[in-house]
Amino acid sequence: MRVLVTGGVGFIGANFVRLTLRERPEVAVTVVDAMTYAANPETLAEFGDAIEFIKGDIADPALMDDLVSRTDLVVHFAAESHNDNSLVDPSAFVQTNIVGTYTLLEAVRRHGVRLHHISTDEVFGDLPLHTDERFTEATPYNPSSPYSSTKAGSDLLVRAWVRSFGIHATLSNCSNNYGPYQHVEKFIPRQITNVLSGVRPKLYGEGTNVRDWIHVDDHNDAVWTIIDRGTAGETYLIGADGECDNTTVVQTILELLGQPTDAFDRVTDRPGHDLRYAIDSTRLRTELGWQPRYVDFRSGLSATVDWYREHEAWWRPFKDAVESTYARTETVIG
Ligand code: NAD
Ligand code: TDX
Repeated sequence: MRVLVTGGVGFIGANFVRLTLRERPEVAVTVVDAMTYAANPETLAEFGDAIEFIKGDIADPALMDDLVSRTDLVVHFAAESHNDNSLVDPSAFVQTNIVGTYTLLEAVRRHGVRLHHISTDEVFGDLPLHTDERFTEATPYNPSSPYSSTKAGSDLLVRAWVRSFGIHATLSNCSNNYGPYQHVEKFIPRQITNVLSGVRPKLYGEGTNVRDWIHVDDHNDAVWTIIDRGTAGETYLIGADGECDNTTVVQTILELLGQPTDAFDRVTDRPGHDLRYAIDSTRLRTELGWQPRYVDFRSGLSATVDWYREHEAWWRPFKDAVESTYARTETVIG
């Protein structure tokens, strides 16, 4: 069996490739990745010829046609993934997330190949703080940002191709991932690498926003569960009951790195900042029998802090560019 992993050099895609090579030796892996700013060539370098690597754009119809024609399964991670970037310039988000997904769908339709589409809980918008409300498969779409609206658009294209053309596709919407190989623009790696660089962590606004954290290996294990046992045409929500507010995340990182827990800055809030995400993953757990392995967020975070401490050569070349981009829009407010 050959699997085509789009965006396989990115954070979640690369962890998916690692998990697959580790646990599914019978699966041959092809990675297609445009190698945008978000892809670090070192991430999969150690695997050499153990994977087929193609540098290319998912919005390239001839390339997608060729790659899809010679695979059994497509797992589609490729996307522009960072909300803050989408607020500065949404164009690449529309191009990759919508036009790219459309291009891939047309290739999948032509060749009758199975697709698993990776998406986010942000398509549902946000939830109020301090309630028990959680997203389910029945929650209506209500995205807030250019990023989440283009992901919502890509989900709707997949669903329409299932209904109108009968393609064999499944979808998943997952909550916030953390773990190794995440780009330093994202919240957790940004704060860990700030502290490791002697810089104070930067918390948006009041820091009361809540995210539902899941370890990237749990996300990818759930993706394989859906590929193995999911029903064609269906959507599954993936979450590990890891709700935590941003201030607590920053304080835990500071504590794990031996710093005072008030040694952070509050900076200008993100425009349209979603308040809270929370996933009800009952369907995935009861129908498909999936369970997360990383149920203690603090110990998963501690292992992630250790990973960044031990892999400075991987993240350091990206750090200055990210921080100078943030410096253009961010002002310390407290
Ligand atoms: P990432 O930004 O780390 O990686 C994205 C990868 O896609 C990069 O390697 C990039 O080079 C590649 N890419 C971008 N445009 C491309 C194009 N046009 N053609 C081919 N490759 C292209 O993102 P991530 O955090 O690994 O997210 C992967 C997927 O998971 C995305 O679809 C995202 O929406 C979804 N997701 C992410 C999270 C999260 O917490 N990070 C949560 C839920 C869902
Ligand atoms: O420096 C920061 N300070 C801060 O307070 C950054 C970068 C973020 N934040 C806040 C904003 C959010 O409330 O931390 C929270 C997490 O921010 P991000 O890491 O940017 O993630 P988020 O916007 O929640 O989206 C992530 O999860 C869902 C991924 O980037 C998406 O790809 C995924 O779909």
